Amino acid sequence: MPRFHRKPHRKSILRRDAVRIGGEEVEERSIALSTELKKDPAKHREKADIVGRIVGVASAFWLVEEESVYGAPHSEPFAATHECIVGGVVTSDNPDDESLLAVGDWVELARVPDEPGKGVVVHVRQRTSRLFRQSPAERQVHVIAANVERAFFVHAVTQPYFSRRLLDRHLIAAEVGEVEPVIVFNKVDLGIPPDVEHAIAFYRDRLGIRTCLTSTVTGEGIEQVRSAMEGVTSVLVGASGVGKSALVNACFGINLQTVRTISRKYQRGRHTTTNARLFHLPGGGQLIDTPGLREFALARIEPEELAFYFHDFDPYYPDCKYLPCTHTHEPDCAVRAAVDRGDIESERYESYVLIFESLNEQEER
Ligand SMILES: Nc1nc2c(ncn2[C@@H]2O[C@H](COP(=O)(O)OP(=O)(O)OP(=O)(O)O)[C@@H](O)[C@H]2O)c(=O)[nH]1
Ligand SMILES: [Mg+2]
Ligand SMILES: [Zn+2]
Repeated sequence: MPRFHRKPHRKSILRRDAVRIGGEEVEERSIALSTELKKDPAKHREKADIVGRIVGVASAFWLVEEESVYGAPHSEPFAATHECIVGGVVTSDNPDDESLLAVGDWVELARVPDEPGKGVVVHVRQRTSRLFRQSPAERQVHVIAANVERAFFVHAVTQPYFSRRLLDRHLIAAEVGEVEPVIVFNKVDLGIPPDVEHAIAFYRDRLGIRTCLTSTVTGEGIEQVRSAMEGVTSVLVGASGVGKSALVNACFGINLQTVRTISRKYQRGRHTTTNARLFHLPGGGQLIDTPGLREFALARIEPEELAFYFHDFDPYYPDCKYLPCTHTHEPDCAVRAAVDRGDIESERYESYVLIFESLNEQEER
């Protein structure tokens, strides 16, 4: 599905002992890397005695479900977890400019002697896919969810107003992170404004993206969403108020408010948490629920390659006079000619220019 191959991941990067919770820095300690570890990273991994998946975060702990627990049939959305800290040295198979740990990661951990249910993360396994954004606070790539097959981008057709710009960013992030996108247009019971109707047809018919029209009030489209989530790990993304929690409740009868309460119980002191949480679906599969993200800055895309993610531009850019062409100011630009003729939607082109500018600004910083 993704057309461009990302840079290969470097192996076993030694990480400092930065305790980062969902991209937010909680505590940082410097560590002395033992010379022994530098010589032999495999030896370090021998300290681990459990493999598990990160399912959530609570205060300074990462919650990890042991592999056997994770893989067993689930009658409840949540299973027993180990409360893990990141201490000493952690090795990772992932690039060192992205979050060390994210919900959905497979990790190797060591039990803490005499403290049942406690663990220390020793190693983070290579992510097969990830949904990420540029962290607003730092120069780091914030991994929202790791090892997910599908991302459900929930947008309300109205209330709050539908933002094409945000959806365009979502779709690009999915492609860069090698995650299949599904767009959920929720709240259709409120009536679909004509411009949103038009946009739905564009994404579904022209771009060929899987699209669900839903209402948690009338039940329309709920079955479609439920079946698209079954059997895979998905992540649920959307701005606050679009109806993510209502959707999960309508699909699976799971009330996510209880999850928030569970997470809040652990919140102490100044530590803030991102409450992303993985839970098991009754029909098989996992869903990672994320808090409402209004900002979605893209990461790891050069401004010059942005146009390649706008697939409605595909038929045109080979005919641009200058290569590479940014399709912004160059003469004899086939993309801009297509916009003028109406063959490319002006909304999409505006979206392209705005994202192009923001990527340039990010580069300058
Ligand atoms: N009319 C209508 N209202 C809906 C629908 N789905 C959700 N809502 C309402 O929209 C509001 C927000 O829903 P939530 O499920 O809390 O939204 P959310 O995306 O989880 O928001 P955050 O948790 O803040 O990220 C609530 O008042 C819901 O009752 C729908 O299909 N139709
Ligand atoms: Mg919610
Ligand atoms: Zn051009």
